[in-house]
Amino acid sequence: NNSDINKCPFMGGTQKQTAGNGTSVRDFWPNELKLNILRQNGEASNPMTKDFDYAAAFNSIDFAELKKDVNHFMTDSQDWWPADYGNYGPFMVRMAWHSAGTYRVGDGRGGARSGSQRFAPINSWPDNGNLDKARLLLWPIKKKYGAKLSWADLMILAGTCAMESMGFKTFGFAGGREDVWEPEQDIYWGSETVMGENEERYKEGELEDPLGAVMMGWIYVNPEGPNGNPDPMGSAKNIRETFGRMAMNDEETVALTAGGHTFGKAHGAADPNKYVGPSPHGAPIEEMSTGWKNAYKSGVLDDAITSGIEGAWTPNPITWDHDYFDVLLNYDWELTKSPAGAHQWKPTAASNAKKAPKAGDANGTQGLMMTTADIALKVDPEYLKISKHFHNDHKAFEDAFARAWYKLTHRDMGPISRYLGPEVPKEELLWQDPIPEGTALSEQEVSILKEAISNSELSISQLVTTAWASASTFRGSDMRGGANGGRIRLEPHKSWAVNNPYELNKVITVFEGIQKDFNGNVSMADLIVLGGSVGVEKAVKNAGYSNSVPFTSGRGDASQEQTDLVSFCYLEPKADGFRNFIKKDLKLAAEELLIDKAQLLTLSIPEMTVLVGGLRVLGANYDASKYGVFTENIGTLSNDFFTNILDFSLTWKATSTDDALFEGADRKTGEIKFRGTRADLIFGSNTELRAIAEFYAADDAKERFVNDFVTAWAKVMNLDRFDLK
Ligand code: HEB
Repeated sequence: NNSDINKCPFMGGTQKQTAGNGTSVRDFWPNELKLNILRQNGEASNPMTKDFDYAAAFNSIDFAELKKDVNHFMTDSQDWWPADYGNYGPFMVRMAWHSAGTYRVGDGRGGARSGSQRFAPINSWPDNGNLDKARLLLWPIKKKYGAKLSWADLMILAGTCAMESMGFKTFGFAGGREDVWEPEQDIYWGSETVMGENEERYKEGELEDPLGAVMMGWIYVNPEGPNGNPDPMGSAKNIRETFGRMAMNDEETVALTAGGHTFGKAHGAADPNKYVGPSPHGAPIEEMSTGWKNAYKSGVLDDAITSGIEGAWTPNPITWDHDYFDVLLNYDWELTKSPAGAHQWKPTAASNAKKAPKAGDANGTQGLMMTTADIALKVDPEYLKISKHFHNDHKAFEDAFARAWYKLTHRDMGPISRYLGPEVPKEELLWQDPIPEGTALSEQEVSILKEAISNSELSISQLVTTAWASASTFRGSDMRGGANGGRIRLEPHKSWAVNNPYELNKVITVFEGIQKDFNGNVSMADLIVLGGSVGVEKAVKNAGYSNSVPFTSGRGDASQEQTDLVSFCYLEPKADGFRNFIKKDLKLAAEELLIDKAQLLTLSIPEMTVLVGGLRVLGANYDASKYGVFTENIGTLSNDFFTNILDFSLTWKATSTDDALFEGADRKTGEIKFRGTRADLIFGSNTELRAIAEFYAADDAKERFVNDFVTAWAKVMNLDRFDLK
């Protein structure tokens, strides 16, 4: 009885008086800055010790044995979740595709690299229905290999082996994906509060940036058609848009979908509203992180309910063959409904179509089906052309599918040098952003070059801005960008507004002169970073210290041909708070974009803070403006930015109607002393950033400030030096 329980304040089962509960700051102030994205996956969540080397661990696996295990697994059907047609292959392919398919090229986030399908929200997205079982089935293999084999690698390996075991020759496989141990909070999946809705993302008529799916909780499109309407042309439009956001062209899109749907079946035995329980994240504790409990008959095989669509695409769903296009193009299709009530398509009676076996009964038969998204590949004129071509040319289809699958599943791993294992293809592909190997410079060569840079006409601000522009394209999300390759001197980088093309060109010309004097024995990529060192070291000296900036040579220069224009356009910063740049008419707040960029640069809150404070006094604003340059001594690495932002003899007010620009005036005289942006004032306004600003503004922190700036600077310069880690 309640009154007994209430005597002891912590005993109430429905009460929330435990740590972490109660109304949060975010509940009261939903717009507070999301600094949490800069402190994810720290040591407090990760059981690995700091010196754990995943590459070494993975390389110690007997890969042939691992593949044997995975191949054996495919047909080792388990009673608790038996394999359709006695083969888990298709299920594994779908799991791997959904793991990789969250990637979007816009910000490089999502994708297979982190194994985040294990965590909410992704593990509980409606589109990932029953993939909890796919991963659980793999647990014995994961258990056997432990830390040597990440879930992220295992999922892609399982999908790839699955295809091989069903007779398809894949392009290759690489390991090297390290698991996260908590959900990634930095990924913007949309603003809808209900799964399956898309009202927020289509507010402006176009799919919101950088989203890669048409609705919340889906990987790409609604299989039944836009908003559940069985409209194949509308579906084609959605498919082109969403696959395009994964940097897939029409040909890759058709190959992937047709290749994928050569395998397996869809599951919609009965009405999900009647029989299917909550998703894993909302399921009762005794379901042990599984969900979608299905009360319809046996709940498995031919009684399974996943998407609600029912049936197989081809007559032999566990064999690689060329039937998909036969079925799609040779039959006529009419609209029907699955037993679960979903829109889908069946061959007309006149088509006299073949049948597929039943999932749980090889002697049974079941009619073939297509989803609205499959019919799109026949109805859209461009897709139809490609479908016909692949239908007639099996070799072209197989090559396109193999390459597109490889790209899909490896797209977010960075350069080929990060790929592990014996099955990495030799061929290097344009989407891997190839960079020729560089040469290491001797200590003496480095000092000669530094001398030459130092004696050139280049200012501290020019040196620092150019090195920053070069290195800060790096995205930890998909390991693209960075100083290596020297792509800052190529299109599209050299034309980006944030890089101030006219000024940049002047700097590059000077560097090219130095390179020439050095008989070309240094890469532009190295020179630009070394230039940054020279600039920072001068500024350090001006502040009365003598730190040198760590520098490791060996960067190579990519050519324009090695630079995929379209895919590099996505690396253009919409904003770079470190250079006080924000694109005109952008409706997002500068401080939020600063945090977003800092997260892509894998910076901590103190690192971001010290870099902003330092860059401002070095005069690194993209347009040489004075916003945030709170110092009289530009080019001296002082903590003036912090002392002035905290100086209460100044009072700030907005000077633009959109609250983007501000001026700080002397309280007494009213004289304007400084101007700043939101990316400046946030260090005084946000209490956590203010705490760090106070740390660096204090009288005892001048040297700490210089040391920490130099360390953070060197970190950014080397973010893409995977060879050094
Ligand atoms: Fe897929 C399945 C949709 C793409 C692969 N798919 C499936 C399903 C659906 C779909 C609805 C069913 C599920 C269940 O179970 O129920 N997809 C879709 C769409 C798209 C796709 C809409 C876009 C267009 N796929 C795709 C791709 C791939 C795939 C790309 C790969 C490559 N799928 C797949 C598979 C399957 C599916 C393999 C089967 C699974 C099983 O059998 O389990």
